[in-house]
Amino acid sequence: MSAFRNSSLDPVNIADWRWTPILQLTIKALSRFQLDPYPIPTQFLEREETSGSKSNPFRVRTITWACKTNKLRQARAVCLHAGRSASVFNFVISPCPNFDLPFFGADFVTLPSGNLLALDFQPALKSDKLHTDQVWNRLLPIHRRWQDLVPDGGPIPIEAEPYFSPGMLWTRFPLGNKAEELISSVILPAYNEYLMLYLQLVSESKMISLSRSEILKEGQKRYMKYRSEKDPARGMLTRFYGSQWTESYIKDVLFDL
Ligand code: DBV
Repeated sequence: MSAFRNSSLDPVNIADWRWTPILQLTIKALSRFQLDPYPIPTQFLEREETSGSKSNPFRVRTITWACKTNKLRQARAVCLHAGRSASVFNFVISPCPNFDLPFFGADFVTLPSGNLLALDFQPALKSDKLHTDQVWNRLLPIHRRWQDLVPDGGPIPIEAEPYFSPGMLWTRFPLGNKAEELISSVILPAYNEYLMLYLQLVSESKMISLSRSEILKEGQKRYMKYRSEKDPARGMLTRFYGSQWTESYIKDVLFDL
């Protein structure tokens, strides 16, 4: 059992989870900045329930790790582990709107039906070249190198189009030995490279004017509204934890702008 966590920055005891190395790498990388806790009510920092059937019960644990910095409004990771039923790492960095930065988004999902992985710098203003050009110029060469090494993830919902960049690393592949090989030889290093570039952009970013930050904030709000309305995890979280907890978690914690 883990020690009780009462701050979003408290260590997480998930030594044997599939995506633990990714969370550890993320926290270590972010630690180049001065991290402050991001206020999250305790009922969302950690949740554990029994699910499954009487003859085949399993534990479902979800933990939330989060921080903020002077340039990042919120960086939060959800790690969910449900034995062989599901293992999820979902991580979003939401920059402060007075810096012209995209979102960092990762959705790494292992289900009995296979692995689904999305990694992207998601624009708040997709048709604004000032917002996208300098980012995409640096992201696309990285994307090209890794995307060729994994299967394409297939079509994404058309209404999601405004929120993706052309640098989205997007793949699906079945469980098995080949999957483990892809995750360690492609997904982990690709994630590391995306994260390093993102943190580099954060370091370089300069404050923008109030009027421009207001435009950016509107774009960020549209993105958050979209993600909270269309969260693909809603069904799964509701099954495990009930709708009241799930709705509040999605709207007030995960996509809270
Ligand atoms: N997705 C979330 C959160 C999750 C989560 C907060 C807490 O945004 C998990 C968990 N994503 C999750 C699960 C599934 C997906 C699917 C459990 C599988 C749902 C299922 O098959 O039942 C990227 N994630 C998806 C899909 C896309 C993304 C395109 C497929 C959706 C579909 O088939 O309808 N999520 C989406 C995205 C980002 C992201 C673009 C940003 C990089 O986080």
